[in-house]
Amino acid sequence: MAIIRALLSRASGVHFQAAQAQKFGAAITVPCRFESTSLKDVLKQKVPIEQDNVKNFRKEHGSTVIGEVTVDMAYGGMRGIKGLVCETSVLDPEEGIRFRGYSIPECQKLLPKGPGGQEPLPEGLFWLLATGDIPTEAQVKSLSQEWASRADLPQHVVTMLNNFPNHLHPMAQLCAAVAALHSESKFAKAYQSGIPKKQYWEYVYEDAMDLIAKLPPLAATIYRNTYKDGSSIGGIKSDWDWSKNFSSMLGYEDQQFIELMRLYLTIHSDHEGGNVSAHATHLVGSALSDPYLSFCGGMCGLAGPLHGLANQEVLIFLTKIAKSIGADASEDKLKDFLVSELKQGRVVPGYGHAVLRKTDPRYTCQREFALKHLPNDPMFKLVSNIYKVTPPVLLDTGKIKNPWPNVDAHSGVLLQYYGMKEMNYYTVLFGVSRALGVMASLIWDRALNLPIERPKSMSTPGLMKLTKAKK
Ligand code: AMX
Repeated sequence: MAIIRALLSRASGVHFQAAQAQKFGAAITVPCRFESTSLKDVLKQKVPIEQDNVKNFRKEHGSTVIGEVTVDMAYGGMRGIKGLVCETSVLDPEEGIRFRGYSIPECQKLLPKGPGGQEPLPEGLFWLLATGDIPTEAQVKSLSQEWASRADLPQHVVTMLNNFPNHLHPMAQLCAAVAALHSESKFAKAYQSGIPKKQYWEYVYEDAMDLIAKLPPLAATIYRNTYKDGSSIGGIKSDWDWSKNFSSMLGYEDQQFIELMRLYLTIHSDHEGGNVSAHATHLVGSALSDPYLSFCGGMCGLAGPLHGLANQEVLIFLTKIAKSIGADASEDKLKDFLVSELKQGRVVPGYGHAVLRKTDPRYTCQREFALKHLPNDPMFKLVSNIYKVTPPVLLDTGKIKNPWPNVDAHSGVLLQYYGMKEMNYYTVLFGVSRALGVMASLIWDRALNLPIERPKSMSTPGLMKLTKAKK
């Protein structure tokens, strides 16, 4: 029945989507668009189709070998081990991220835009991540309205946020407040009441939608309390999109800043399943902890300087360069500065990646935004000069696998241009966006009934015995 409904609801764009999906191994198995403007209705139709698909695939190929594990992989952060399923996006080392088969430029072209805007709406990206389909304008509009209607924060969370001292790092505030939203969890309540497993995903969906809706007021309260004397975030407008509401709650009404937020919140959303924030969310969720607690786990990981906190570190780094050798320093001086930083055992933040081996397309699209809107900004020029100088300096060390910039090398410069200079806050913005990817994934984790995660660990003596190594 679901398949018949799916076939009946075929619409334009079908063949393009299917071809793209096939080419990049995306998880779209139903090459058709569902017309309903309710995301839950669309998922209700898709979930049984996808469950069957996975069931049949596992029946036929469950014991097919897909890789090998070496001793170095076990010690080396599990690089390259194919041990996770993530339906929402795939990261190619050379090409970068594809969301359900679509590259960033394709998403910029195909996803619905805000009124008068040119950047994609994150609502559209979430729809794409959750369903595999490029949504219609009406579907995106209905998501904006639904998130606006779910945005209220419980009073105890507001009180908690208002009581934090403003020297508490914004990411610690975010993690604590998100954990406290556990009081709102529909999944936790339903689990306690003994719902059957096949209904789990529907309650996870409800929590995911509530969490995404509540993050902008929560994050904006952190911003205003920490940096703006706790002034009110104002009300949410049901006819505004998620990014416009968020920008306004933060206190930014500039149309270009709103456009930047739409792009920013779209491109930071998802980076397949193995990165620390996505993996942590998935891992905690696999114990059937509710989506708030799972996301809290992910955010604790995003707060690390080798992961999401790198966007804060980049701005600190740029400011340090501007102060010590000047934002307009020559390439030779920049090179000397970088070499001396490396000699002191520091990393160059915003450069390198565990998977990518080329310039991150998320860097490139932010650079394009800067070239369009702030080509003469001195800090942007500094970022451009660092881009010229850094890769050869990093390559000269002989150990760095990827000398190219990642997403964090650029984002802070755009934010400071529009007046958001509080660099310790930047990772919170990353976190708000990351919710889109990890929540879409968590819905599918439960829809596909993925079990509690429990890889095998080994001790060094155990590994030595296994490899018949001599002591
Ligand atoms: N500056 C200096 N040294 C670097 C470096 C950088 N940007 N990137 C890698 N290295 C070093 C590593 O520390 C490691 O040194 P070691 O052998 O002495 O321990 C060596 O080069 C090999 O590392 P790698 O295999 O190339 O990278 P990795 O997969 O271990 O680490 C990452 C990836 C991102 C943690 C690393 O490149 C890094 O620390 N970059 C700077 C921080 C950063 O920008 N993080 C953000 C990443 C994107 C994100 O998650 N938001």
